[in-house]
Amino acid sequence: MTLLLISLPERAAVWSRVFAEAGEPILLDDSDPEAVTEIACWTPPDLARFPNLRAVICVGAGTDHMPPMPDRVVLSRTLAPGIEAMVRDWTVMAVLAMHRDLPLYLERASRGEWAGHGAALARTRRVGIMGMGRIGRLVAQGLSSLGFPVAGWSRSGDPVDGVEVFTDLGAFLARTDIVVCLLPLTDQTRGMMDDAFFAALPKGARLVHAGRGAQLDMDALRRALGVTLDFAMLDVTNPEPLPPGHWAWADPRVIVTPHIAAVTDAVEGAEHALAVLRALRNGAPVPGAVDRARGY
Ligand code: NDP
Ligand code: OXD
Repeated sequence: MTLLLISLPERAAVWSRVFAEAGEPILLDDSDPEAVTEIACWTPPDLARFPNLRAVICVGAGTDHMPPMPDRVVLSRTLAPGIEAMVRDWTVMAVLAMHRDLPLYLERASRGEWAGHGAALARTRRVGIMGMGRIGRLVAQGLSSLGFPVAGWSRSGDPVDGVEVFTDLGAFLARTDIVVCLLPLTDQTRGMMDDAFFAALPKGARLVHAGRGAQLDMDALRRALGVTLDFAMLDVTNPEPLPPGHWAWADPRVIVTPHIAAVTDAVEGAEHALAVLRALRNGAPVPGAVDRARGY
């Protein structure tokens, strides 16, 4: 049983150390495909080359870019406290930026204009989180502790302590002043933030997006700005990378960061892979296993 890691040299050095400490072999090149039983990567190689493959470990949290897996191969997404905490931190920063009108003040600052206006209390700004999974729940805790009234929206509506969880998207959007997207990209969520979506928000709403770019219709976003939507902060865009000259770079109502909400810590990534290897060895459930039917 040998894992092949496809990664940058500096990250490979960390994985090699963590695997050596655990007494596990690791391959850093694919010159012996028959020896490979697991692959850890962001961008996968041609999986057909590896006849003994039984698991692919995505080194990030989202796996929508992965090809369909052969029946015998389990796909695992990396579960790492650092990923979740980093996305929580980025999202809290973005919600605060939207709440306190940061795009407006950045624009005024770029002109050297010293002009303020009133500020709303956090308790009057209703935040709605789409996706109440591992990250959404952590974000809900962080924002609730700052005094925002927080609700969630999920497929199952599974209860979350202290948070009203909707399954009816229309009702959820109608009560949401800052909408946060933390959804996986699936057939159901692709393109879901469209004209109808933005029209269902109260006037003056704001968008925070750290899910996946393809969930957002950027043209619909542009049409909604100044109509129902005041501002947006995006860590993921459609397309991604956002090309130079794209309207969203130049629109002062939009703040873009280049998909940096989370960067997997190399030690945590290696530790997740070791947990997958242990589970496979013991016939236990594989941590982070992606459900083929749900797509996440
Ligand atoms: P989880 O799988 O733990 O949670 C996913 C949540 O989305 C669940 O609550 C799920 O509902 C909900 N959901 C899925 N499909 C639908 C749907 N069709 N309608 C309503 N709700 C739905 O994922 P994580 O919280 O760990 O991560 C979420 C996503 O965040 C990742 O897939 C990735 O796209 C993104 N991400 C972005 C990063 C960045 O750097 N920008 C970094 C890390 C992650 P239910 O509870 O019913 O299953
Ligand atoms: C992601 C990640 O899934 O960075 O976006 O983990």
